[in-house]
Amino acid sequence: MKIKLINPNTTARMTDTMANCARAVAAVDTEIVAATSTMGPPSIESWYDESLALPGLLAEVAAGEREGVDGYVIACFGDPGLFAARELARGPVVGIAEAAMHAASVIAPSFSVVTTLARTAGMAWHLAERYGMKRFCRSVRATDIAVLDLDRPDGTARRLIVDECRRALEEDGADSIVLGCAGMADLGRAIEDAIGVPVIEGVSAAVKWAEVLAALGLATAKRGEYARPLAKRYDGPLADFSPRND
Ligand code: 5HY
Repeated sequence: MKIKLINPNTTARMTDTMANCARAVAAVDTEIVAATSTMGPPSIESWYDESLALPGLLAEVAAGEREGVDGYVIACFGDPGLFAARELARGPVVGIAEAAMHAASVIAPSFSVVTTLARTAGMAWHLAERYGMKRFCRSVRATDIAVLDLDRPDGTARRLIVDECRRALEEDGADSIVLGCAGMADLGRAIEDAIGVPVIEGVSAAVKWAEVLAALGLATAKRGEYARPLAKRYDGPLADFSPRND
């Protein structure tokens, strides 16, 4: 089985971190193919960043279809382009926020999301609403760490995240924590050890969910909303993204 993990930002070192975490949990017969978007923002920290990340993301899904990929993980906590990716993909497409929130809702009565910049907190609430997870979500807390500062070697990021997790437990009554950034993929276990409650990390959760769905032979439904986009000619620099009948 081949699962393609797509980082929709253009920072390869983040992809490497996520890919290592994905491979650590993947089944022995699952190949993790990791891809970094070749165009768009180096980090996604706004609605504008997210919108301009979509062509690069969808180009990687289209390439995956040519490569015969069995399933996809969109490795960015905003789950950017999730539904468009499902229109292109034959196999299942799972977003890391979607996977993490659902996993948290099964193992705990509630969760809080701990994320990066405060301005992205609204995006997490939108996702909780979209996935029917608001009733489980106690809070969305931000550490105000920039996405590309998460792997600073001085350990500041981990300490700030742990502190915010503790406030979510003590002040918001959360029973578990969802890490709100793919860049936190390698911090899950250490944070769980520090705070003593389940910490759900989205890359790992999404990889296993995509794997299970593909193993069950469940392909993305193509009758309605997730059918292939209608063939038409796009104009300007996006002409190469024109949907075709093939
Ligand atoms: C992510 N941004 O997972 C999101 C997280 C965020 O570049 N990868 C990004 O903070 O919105």
